[in-house]
Amino acid sequence: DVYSHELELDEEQEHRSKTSGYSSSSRLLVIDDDDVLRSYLVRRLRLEGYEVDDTSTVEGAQRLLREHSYELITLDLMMHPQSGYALFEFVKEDPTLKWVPLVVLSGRDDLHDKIRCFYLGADDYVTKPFEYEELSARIYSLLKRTKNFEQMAFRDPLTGVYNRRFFDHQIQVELKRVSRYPASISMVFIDIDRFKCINDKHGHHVGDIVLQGMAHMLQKHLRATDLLARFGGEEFVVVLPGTSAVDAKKAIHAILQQAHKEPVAQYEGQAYYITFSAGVCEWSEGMELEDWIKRADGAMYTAKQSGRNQVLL
Ligand code: GH3
Ligand code: MG
Ligand code: MG
Ligand code: MG
Repeated sequence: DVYSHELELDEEQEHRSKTSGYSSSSRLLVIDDDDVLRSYLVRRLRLEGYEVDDTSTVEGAQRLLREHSYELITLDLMMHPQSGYALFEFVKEDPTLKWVPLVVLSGRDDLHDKIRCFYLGADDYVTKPFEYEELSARIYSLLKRTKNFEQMAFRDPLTGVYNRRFFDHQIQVELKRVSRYPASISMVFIDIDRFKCINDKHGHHVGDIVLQGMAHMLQKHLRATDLLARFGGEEFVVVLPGTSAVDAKKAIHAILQQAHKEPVAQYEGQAYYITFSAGVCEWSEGMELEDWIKRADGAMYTAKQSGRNQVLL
């Protein structure tokens, strides 16, 4: 009945404001050469809590996309001097952009355009004039699906931190950013010492709990802007933007000190302590990604070889 439908809508609204991971924190890019429509759309989206940037040209969009990251793009097809089609290639050929949801907003209800856009990689196609509420619902749905997809594809199910796949993706985004806006950025490889003993002595299940505790402890002491991922078995990688090698070493060393004082996990009345070995490497101009990883991993290996339980540059 009507009442329960309204109730559902209310619940939906409430759910949205509570889990506003999708709306309030999402940054959107609106590309349209119609100034009136663009500012209307930007205003409505901002009212919902989205962060919104906008531009009226393909060139402007390329500039913004090089400098910032967006969670969704709306793209007008008919623009001057370049049509919206010119942006598809740019977005789809960039590994850091190709999975960003793309909503085409077209003045033409043209079958050929629609088909072409979907084959080129559009995620939705909305014709003008449109009802704002419908567009907003479509955007919400796309963002939600993307978040769910990312949760499944990019998180390690055991510890909840990012996985290797996400690290491989995001490190390219970070490198792109730092190449454009020079700043210090450091990478740290962290490997639990003698972890095999924990498994052998207490069982694989306790090993799993220790890994969860380790992820939790790292996350707790790192900054929100630091990227933490489980790189493999009992090995974690941290990327610290805006942080020199010396400061990264200090930060990780402080966590190691903490691990000496505080159990990483507790299970059935028993407290488990760990130590770890870590290697730090700061990125420098022109350093290839493989080289960066190799150096951080190499420093970690040296930390292992020279006694474990330490952080080395
Ligand atoms: P080192 O100090 O040299 O790092 O010694 P280590 O024992 O920590 O290192 P090694 O690489 O020999 O052993 C790592 C162990 O981690 C072996 C593997 O069985 C275990 N492991 C990997 N993934 C998991 C996991 O998801 N859960 C559990 N419980 N153990 C895991
Ligand atoms: Mg237009
Ligand atoms: Mg180990
Ligand atoms: Mg290891």
